Amino acid sequence: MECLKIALQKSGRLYTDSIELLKDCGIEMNLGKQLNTKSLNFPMEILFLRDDDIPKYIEDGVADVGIVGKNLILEKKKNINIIEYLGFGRCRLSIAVPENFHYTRLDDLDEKRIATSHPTLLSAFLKKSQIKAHIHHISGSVEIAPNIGISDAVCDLVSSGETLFINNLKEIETILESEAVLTSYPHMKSSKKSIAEILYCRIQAVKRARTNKYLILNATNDNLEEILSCLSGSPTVLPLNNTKWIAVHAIIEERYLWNKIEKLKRLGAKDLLVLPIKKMMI
Ligand code: PRT
Ligand code: ZN
Repeated sequence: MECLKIALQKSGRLYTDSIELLKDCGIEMNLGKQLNTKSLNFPMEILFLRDDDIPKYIEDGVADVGIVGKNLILEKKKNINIIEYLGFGRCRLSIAVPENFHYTRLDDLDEKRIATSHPTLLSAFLKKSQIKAHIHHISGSVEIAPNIGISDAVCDLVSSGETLFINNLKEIETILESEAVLTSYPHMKSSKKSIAEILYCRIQAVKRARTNKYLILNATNDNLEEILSCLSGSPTVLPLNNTKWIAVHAIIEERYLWNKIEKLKRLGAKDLLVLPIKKMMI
């Protein structure tokens, strides 16, 4: 039987969320020290790799799909599809300089040495901005470079900003926003494509469930129109026995939750219940 090969990071920042995502998609697997394993209930083989190698494996069709940071796909200049943004592994690629560097504008980087693990992206940014700086390519611990005198600035991934802070660096320009993405081999044969389509549908259902909540409230008929206009989609309105009260059930996007709840309360909504959604198929 045909089997979809998926490449995941074998350890590191994307590992746990990638495994969690597959589990939420109902894909079961035994995890151990092995570098590949077959799912127990889905036609999928999971390959565990270093994240740097994933774009190339996808480009060559060694793996059919993969989960990797968008930053790496762009850095490695791979011609592969981005199917879905996954909402984890969020970070930005930023230029930072020592706290005592008097920075006012990009021109201040002219002729400076910048250490980075993302030379392609940095070089494209400098070219676009017409800055002539010297790129010093290093593969890890980039933030230490100015402290040991090998660069004047750095260009590295930042999430909380703590590493920059600890190393006395300040962020001055963001050149890319990134997160983990599902990527795919562009020339997948149709038998594999049909398995991939099932995976995409499941991932979308999980993503929707993660970003939405199920809302139940009670209200009187008086402000029903305003209450419904506050809720998107097609809320369900159910009359409550022998009263002028009704119950409203709706899906609500998590990012608007608190603002909407406060507005609904002002409109007279009572007994509000917000519940997590397990899966959301539409
Ligand atoms: O072993 P392997 O090669 O697979 O892993 P790796 O060590 O090269 O990568 P890993 O696990 O560090 O990162 C994998 C991916 O996670 C990256 O390609 C990004 O897409 C994403 N990601 C998200 C990050 C960060 N956040 C991040 N903060 N990758 C790296 N960092 C590093 C950054 O380089 C810096 O050293 O974390 C430090 C900064 O973190 P803050 O929180 O102090 O700002
Ligand atoms: Zn890596």
